[in-house]
Amino acid sequence: MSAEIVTEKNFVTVEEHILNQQSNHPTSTGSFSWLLSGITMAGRIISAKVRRAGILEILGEASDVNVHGEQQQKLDILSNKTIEQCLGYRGNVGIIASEELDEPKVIAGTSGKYVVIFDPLDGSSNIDVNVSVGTIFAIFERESGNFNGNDPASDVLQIGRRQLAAGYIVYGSSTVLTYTTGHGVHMFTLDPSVGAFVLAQENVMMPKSGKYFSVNEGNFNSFPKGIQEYLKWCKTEEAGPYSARYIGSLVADFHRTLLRGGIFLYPPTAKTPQGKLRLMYEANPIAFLAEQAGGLATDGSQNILDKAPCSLHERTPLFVGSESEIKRLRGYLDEWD
Ligand code: AHM
Ligand code: MG
Repeated sequence: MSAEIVTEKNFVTVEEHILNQQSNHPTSTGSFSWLLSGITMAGRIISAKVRRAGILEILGEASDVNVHGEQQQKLDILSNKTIEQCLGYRGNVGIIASEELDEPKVIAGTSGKYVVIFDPLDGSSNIDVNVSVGTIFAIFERESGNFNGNDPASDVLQIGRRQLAAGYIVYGSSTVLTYTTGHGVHMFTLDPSVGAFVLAQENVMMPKSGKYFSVNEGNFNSFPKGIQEYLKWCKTEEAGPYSARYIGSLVADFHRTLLRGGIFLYPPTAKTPQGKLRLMYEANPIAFLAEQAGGLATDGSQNILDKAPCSLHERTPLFVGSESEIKRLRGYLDEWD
């Protein structure tokens, strides 16, 4: 009797993938892989909660308001706590900072060298209506050598280009995790029957162009003139015209832009003159992924990854997408603004 040889595609889990990537680094100790596996574990737990939210009675608003004055959802708080718990005991995470925490938190009893900044559940307005939401994360190494953690600000407020890794998990029709450590962008689908994120696509590249624009056009009248003119062009016959696609969850809108190409825009508006999205845990990780996939991300005048942050919760305009779409947009901004 001869044994059957399995020649079909092998399953690779995200943890194996991260380990393989790290083993290519001569100085790797495995510590960074251990940290990332804390995030993948949190992703599995949050995914299970999101999928059963209606049954577990965790839909709807909590009684608290976050630092931005926004009503927190029960799932926001639960997701934040899940990530804190999954990272807290890893030993190598020194500081965590999140959309749902007023200030960065130093993890007691560790001299961990990593800083993890995250939006635990982005797109919360979509939770109660069964539309995709996501988790976004960015990882830095502590800069100051201040491992006693008296003032975590300088460790947290680093430019996006110093990110060691970034990624997101989108809880959509399936749960997909996408990450980069600066060596390409890799995508994994959660197999809920076994609880593993299985490799779906390695070295994902964003199409160089794409006829989709993704923006909340309800704010059109208060967009800068250059943005208005660009959006008008997208609707002309000369342009195609482009198709509009807007979910209202950054993670889901970016996920589609990454795979299909096009452009996502959150410009300054009358209500949010600095833009709505947050630099440290929304724009930075998305920009790192976009660049690694061959795309671009700008605030309109500067590359997102070069912006020097002043505070954990600062906002920024964000334009991210295919290289040629961002370049065209910049042309409009140069001409009109
Ligand atoms: P949140 O972090 O409070 O969920 O807000 C961020 C979300 C993004 O996911 C999305 O791109 C944007 O807000 C949508 O805003 P708007 O409803 O103004 O279009
Ligand atoms: Mg958010």
